Amino acid sequence: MSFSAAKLVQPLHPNSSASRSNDKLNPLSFHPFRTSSSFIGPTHKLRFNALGRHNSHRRASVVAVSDAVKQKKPKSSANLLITKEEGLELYEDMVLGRAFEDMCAQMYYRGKMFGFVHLYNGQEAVSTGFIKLLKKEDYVVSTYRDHVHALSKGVPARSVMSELFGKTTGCCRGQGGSMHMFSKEHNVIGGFAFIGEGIPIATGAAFSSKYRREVLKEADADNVTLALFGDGTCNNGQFYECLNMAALWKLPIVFVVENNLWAIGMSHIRATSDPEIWKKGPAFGMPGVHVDGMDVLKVREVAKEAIERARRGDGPTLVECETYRFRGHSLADPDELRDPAEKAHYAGRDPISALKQYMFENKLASEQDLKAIEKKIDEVIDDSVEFADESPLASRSQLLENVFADPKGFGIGPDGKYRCEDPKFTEGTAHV
Ligand SMILES: Cc1ncc(C[n+]2csc(CCOP(=O)(O)OP(=O)(O)O)c2C)c(N)n1
Ligand SMILES: [Mg+2]
Repeated sequence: MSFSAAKLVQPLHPNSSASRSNDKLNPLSFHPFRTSSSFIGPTHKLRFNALGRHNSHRRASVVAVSDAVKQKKPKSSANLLITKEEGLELYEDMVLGRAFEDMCAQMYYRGKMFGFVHLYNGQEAVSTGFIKLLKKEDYVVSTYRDHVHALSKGVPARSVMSELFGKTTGCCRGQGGSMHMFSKEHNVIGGFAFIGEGIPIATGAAFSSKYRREVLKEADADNVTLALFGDGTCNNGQFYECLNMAALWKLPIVFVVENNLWAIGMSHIRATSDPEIWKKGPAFGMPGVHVDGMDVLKVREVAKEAIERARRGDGPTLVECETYRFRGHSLADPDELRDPAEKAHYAGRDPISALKQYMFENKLASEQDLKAIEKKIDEVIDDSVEFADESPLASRSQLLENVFADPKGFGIGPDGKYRCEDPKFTEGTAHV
């Protein structure tokens, strides 16, 4: 596949005359995507121009991912992008993500979960396209929209569901909840409620891999870190600071922007000076790539290049995946702000249906193959709910664990003793 596939969608620049004309009669006119025309322009030219102007000594270090992808040999004479096994794995992961999130919605409305819960429906191609290419040792750093990233990285559905139920069998023993998925075993290092908070953590993880490899001479320290975050987060200072450090030190990291066009109720094109986020890569001396984030095969091709580039020591890449969330910002959001026509447009580009169609058209799977996967996933999800429901709640004393400050600082009672030493505290009958 050539990188041109990664450019099939054209973001409609909000400052362009086409954008301003905003013909409401044409259902596509206000969309930031244009599917038929070519990409915004010769991206490699933009990259080299940007660099050539400011930083010519770095020019050689900037490799257009597009050029690397062009060299790729097709999988077979039929020019397929995936084998049957790969296709089934991608399908299964996306169906797992979708079914898990749908079940979360049900459980949330039944009062099984507390706090904010942000679902990932519609964005599955990004998680699957990137994370399924990682090794176990690679790191994933997420946001509050993190359940599906954790699942793609191999955290069992039982652990994620139990975490959402606040049970001790959850991946954070019920102390993290929806926005703080973490699994040391799977190298999922958060889940963060504050936007942008994960980006420096990811940069630090990538720095540690580089340090282990180059300073401590650990030859197997070739871990790659993926930092996943949204479009709104790209207006946050931490993003720029980390792009700078990652490029400066050539860190093994891929910055994956899930541009779903909205930050809660704020449209991306109203909130940012230049909505083409990928362009910010070259400004810092790294490739910037734009890809159709509703197409798992395109995401995967771009992801392969970016991950391999990081692993071989050539440094970071910024990938902007244009995607869409099919539900409100969180389960507490009635989702009344987004235009129904916009929602319908993206519903028609469902990444799961698109992969299904590709597999059928290329005879990579039968209806039966996919039905079997869907059935298996239904069982996994039902099992995760049953498991979470039956698991024990955390005891109150667990509140004092993993607190950095001395837990005794939790409070001194009127009798001058630490409250946590009062047995009534652990029983839950103390007045605090
Ligand atoms: C530092 C900080 N400021 C503000 C918020 C409130 N907030 C929660 S989600 C969000 C929007 C983020 O949008 P985006 O990065 O596009 O991610 P998406 O929800 O679309 O996946 C904001 C501003 C926050 N969580 N953290
Ligand atoms: Mg967003």
